[in-house]
Amino acid sequence: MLAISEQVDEAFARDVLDGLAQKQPAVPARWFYDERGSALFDDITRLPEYYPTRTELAILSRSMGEIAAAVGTGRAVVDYGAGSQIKTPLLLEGIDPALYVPVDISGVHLRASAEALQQRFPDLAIEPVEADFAKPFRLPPAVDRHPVLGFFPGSTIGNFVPASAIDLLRSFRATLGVDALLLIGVDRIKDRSRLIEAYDDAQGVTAAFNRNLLERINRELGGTVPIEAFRHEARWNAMLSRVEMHLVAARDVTFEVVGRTFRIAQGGSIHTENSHKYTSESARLLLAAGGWTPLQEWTDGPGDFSLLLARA
Ligand code: AVI
Repeated sequence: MLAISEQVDEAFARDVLDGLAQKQPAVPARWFYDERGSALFDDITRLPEYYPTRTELAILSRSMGEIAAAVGTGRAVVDYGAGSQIKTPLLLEGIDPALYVPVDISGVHLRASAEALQQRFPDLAIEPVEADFAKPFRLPPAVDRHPVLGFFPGSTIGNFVPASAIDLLRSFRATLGVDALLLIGVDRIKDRSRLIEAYDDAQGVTAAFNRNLLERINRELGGTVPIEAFRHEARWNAMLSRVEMHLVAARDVTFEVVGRTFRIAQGGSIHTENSHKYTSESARLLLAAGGWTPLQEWTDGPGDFSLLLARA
């Protein structure tokens, strides 16, 4: 049997080889998050242009009284993505759960964040689960003793195309059970220029985050991608309501990955991420399509971001 890291490498190789062979070359966004990619993403969340993190946090803190009243105490909280360092403590303080279950694909990140939280909440039972939440997994048996709240902040749902987002919501429902609630963050459609700036910041942090994917391909898959030949581009795709990130070839490039040769002509791109944006109505429809009944929605003044509570 393969160790988990070898499985990941194989999956990475498969995704990259299949993705680069497509007519529009593409690599799934989940491969951004190696150690450097995760650190760069943390930097992105603090950028002046990147409004989602601070807006969601402001909604959470301003509306925590109402959220706590709607959710109640004593729940088992299943945190998809293993704990934002600020949002998770805010939620845990607000709703006083009986059990906290962070779920993350990275065991290292999972254990570090669970330990930090345990220090802050010494009486809270914490049962981390190392799993890819996009695939079916089992919750610890202790969850069965409590009503469940799934927590999926950050508008990560936007990184899934709608059909996959619906599958994911349905799988959350199957995992969390029939009496569960779900608290989910969704980024809203807004002025095109603000969306583009959020994904193409002046300091070039998002560009470094995007290009780090090529560095990872070279390092982990023996790639020969000429990184300097690719520039970062954020595009608003109005038809599909999403910001797309691309790496655009500034000249004709030829490179190898795991012994296979790829060519990208000047101006062609590797599509690396989709970040779908929703209206209040389309977000509720998405939840409903995923088997969740929307109950309440909290937003900031201008309506830049929504936090939705739904029941299974
Ligand atoms: C993780 N995810 C919700 C981020 C987003 O906004 O789509 C990832 C990101 N990509 C570039 N900037 C942030």
